[in-house]
Amino acid sequence: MSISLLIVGHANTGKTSLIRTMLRDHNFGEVQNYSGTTRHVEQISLTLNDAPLLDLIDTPGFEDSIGLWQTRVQDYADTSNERWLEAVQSDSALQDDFEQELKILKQLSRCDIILYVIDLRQAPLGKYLDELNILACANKPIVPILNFCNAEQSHESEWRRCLAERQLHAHVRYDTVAFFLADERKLYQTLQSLAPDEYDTLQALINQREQDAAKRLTQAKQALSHALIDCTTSQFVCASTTPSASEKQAFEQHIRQREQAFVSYCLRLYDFRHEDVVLRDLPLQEGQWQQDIFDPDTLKSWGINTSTSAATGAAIGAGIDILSAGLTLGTATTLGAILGAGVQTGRSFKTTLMNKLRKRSVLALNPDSSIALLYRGIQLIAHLHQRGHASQQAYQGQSDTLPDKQEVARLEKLFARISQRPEWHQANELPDHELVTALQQAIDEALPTSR
Ligand SMILES: Nc1nc2c(ncn2[C@@H]2O[C@H](COP(=O)(O)OP(=O)(O)OP(=O)(O)O)[C@@H](O)[C@H]2O)c(=O)[nH]1
Ligand SMILES: [Mg+2]
Repeated sequence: MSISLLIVGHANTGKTSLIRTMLRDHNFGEVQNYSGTTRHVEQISLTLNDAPLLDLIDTPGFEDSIGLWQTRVQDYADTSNERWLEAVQSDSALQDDFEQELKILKQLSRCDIILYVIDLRQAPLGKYLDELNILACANKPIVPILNFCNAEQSHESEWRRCLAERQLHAHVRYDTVAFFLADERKLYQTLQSLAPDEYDTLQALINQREQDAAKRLTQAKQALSHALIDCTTSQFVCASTTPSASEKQAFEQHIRQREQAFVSYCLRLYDFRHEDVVLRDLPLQEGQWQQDIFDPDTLKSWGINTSTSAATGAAIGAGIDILSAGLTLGTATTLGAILGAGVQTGRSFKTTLMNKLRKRSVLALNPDSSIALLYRGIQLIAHLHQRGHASQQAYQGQSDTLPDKQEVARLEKLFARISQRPEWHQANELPDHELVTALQQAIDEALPTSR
């Protein structure tokens, strides 16, 4: 059995937006920033494992509650609330003046619980209080939804006082645009107390929503690690020692496409549309990539484990001599064997030396650009994680807030080390390596924890 929720409120308070957010569906109904957008009652099921759990009923907004309530006080003074609700619906004299209101009243007897949506930017004026007076006649539980709770100008305390005077204590703070899972959980918990027969099913819904959110966050962070490794290990081999403008452009284009692939993945993951995110191009800095052959990590990956620098020099010197000779023989397998390293690392070392011998430069991303990409990715994930499906405005990226100097230095070092791993470029799986773990930790630390 599903619970039927009647979503009501003054015009333009966010009723349709609330339903879109609860459903995670930006296609439900029509949302506009003016009154009278919804003209007809529309019902939709919120399902859990394909079984309908909540029937959400969208309604047109109240337009003239003062006038309607006056008929109750003046013309039906001696009638019970129940009788008045019935009589008013068939009173032909009222059909024209209260067309929208009567559509709402018709639904009152059919629903289990009323969600009364309040725009907190508005003070609790008489017209809103008359809406509550009218709804109270149905003797159904009313849950006030304090919408626009993140708005700068808010009349929350006045509303709370007015609602308390009407014994409406169990209200829920909500913002359908900047949406927090904790607010939604509070709504479902309130429903649990009002519909105890459905307690377990509602709990299953709460759990499902939270598991889904946690899973999405993990996948988005994983995708960001992957994109950053791909970008940081990306290399573009130029035709000569000096990169041309078109070579730089081609390299930048490649990085931008990789970032866009990450954005598209996140949009699919969070079920948003392409037009919901419009990022301007990030100014990229490329540098000439050099393999740091004295970097202990690089050496280790080639299977060279030397404790002294003399021994290192000797090992590398020997390696290079043999390699120069070996280049004409030319297979990565030979190189790998000579260095005692795997085929892949042997191939990477060989490519570096080949480029050096052919006097070609290699373009790679500057660590500062990797840091900028990291923060853009984190801000995007944080935004999508808390974006309601009723949001109308495209996300354009936040103003760039960079970490403190110490963190920048730490990240520069990390990305510089990752850039020494061209063999990780476009790998299907993230390598099991301490540098990858360090990157994942940096993402975790920089991502604001979600409520
Ligand atoms: N910032 C912010 N904007 C919101 C919120 N809820 C709704 N809006 C915006 O408010 C406007 C009205 O939203 P609707 O969902 O169409 O409101 P409604 O109550 O269904 O309107 P009617 O059908 O005309 O009665 C839209 O521009 C929404 O994007 C909110 O919580 N925060
Ligand atoms: Mg509407």
